[in-house]
Amino acid sequence: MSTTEKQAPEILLSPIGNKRVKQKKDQFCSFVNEHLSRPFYVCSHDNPDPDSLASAYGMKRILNFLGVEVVEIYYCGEISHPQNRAMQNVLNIPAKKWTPALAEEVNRLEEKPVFVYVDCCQPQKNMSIPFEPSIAIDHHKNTAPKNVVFIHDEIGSSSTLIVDLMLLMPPSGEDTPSYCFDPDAETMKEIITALAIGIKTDTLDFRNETTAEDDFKAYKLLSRYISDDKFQKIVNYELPPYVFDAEQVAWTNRNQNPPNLITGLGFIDEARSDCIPYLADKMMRLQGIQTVMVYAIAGRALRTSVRTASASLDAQNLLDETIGEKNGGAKHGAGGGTVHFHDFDPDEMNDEERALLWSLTKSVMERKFRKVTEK
Ligand SMILES: [Mn+2]
Repeated sequence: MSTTEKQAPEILLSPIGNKRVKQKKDQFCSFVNEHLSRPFYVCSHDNPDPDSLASAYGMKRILNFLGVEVVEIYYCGEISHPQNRAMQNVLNIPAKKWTPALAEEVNRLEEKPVFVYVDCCQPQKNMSIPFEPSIAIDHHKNTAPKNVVFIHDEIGSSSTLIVDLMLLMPPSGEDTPSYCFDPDAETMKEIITALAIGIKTDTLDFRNETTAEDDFKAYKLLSRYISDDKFQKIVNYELPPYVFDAEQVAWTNRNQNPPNLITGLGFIDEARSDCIPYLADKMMRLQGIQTVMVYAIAGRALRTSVRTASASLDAQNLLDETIGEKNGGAKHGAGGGTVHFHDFDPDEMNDEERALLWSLTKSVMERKFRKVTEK
């Protein structure tokens, strides 16, 4: 072997081996090659999580590698969880918020963008960007509309599918080939770190029942090349001070009857709702506690998170019985829900009315919680 020849380490050339990705790879590549001159808009589902952000970032790399020049990443809703915000900032993920003005712009464009959905595949379903995808990559139990290049396997994360797709991309350049999965390429350390966090969080640290062998394999490969420093900054993300304020309120207002605990945070800013699930996790760590419900009136809605490690309680049932069926979702002992007040705005009430609304909410929530947990 001549020294000028750039050899990719063998590991870089071994794909994860997911059959679905392998099946769809050629169709994906030829679709992209046929539309190289068009802009590609990679879209996350609403309120992106680490798996969707990482998948979008990885998809951007793949498309750029294949020769697409304009690749944008869009999402609707908010990147509100402090860990997700930390991830976007620390890794410089170029995701932008979709606006209605963009929809008008797209309609005026002569060269229409290609829409690529990541971590979701159905228009409308948890996806507010009003354009149908041509490509979708997803691991949820879902089906894409016909004519979509659909890369799909019900495994632990979309990030795993993206890693495999990257590894399957043919090298470009003849004398000195370059590889899509090249840890030394620009922004690849960030993309690799994002994908590792995506797999780690979506599989709940590999404990989720959908976790597959491929998720382990992809994570193992990524872990050799992540930025340790950035990875730690995201895993041990900074908490804003209001979380600590809310924690004090949660502790003061707790109503505990071990192993059950319920607590209300009163009125909080909608943008700070992320402290509800955070505190539900925290309260679960209290000695002797197995079931927790944390709730607050956040903007124009009652929001709640539940956690349970009890063998006799079902988190979904707890939500159904307290805030009503269809207002919440839970799996693996964790979940949350929202009851919208719509035009009924607590911010327009006077202090006395707000006090009444809160005491009514508290009384109803505590009574219903007891009814389910103390059966
Ligand atoms: Mn996902």
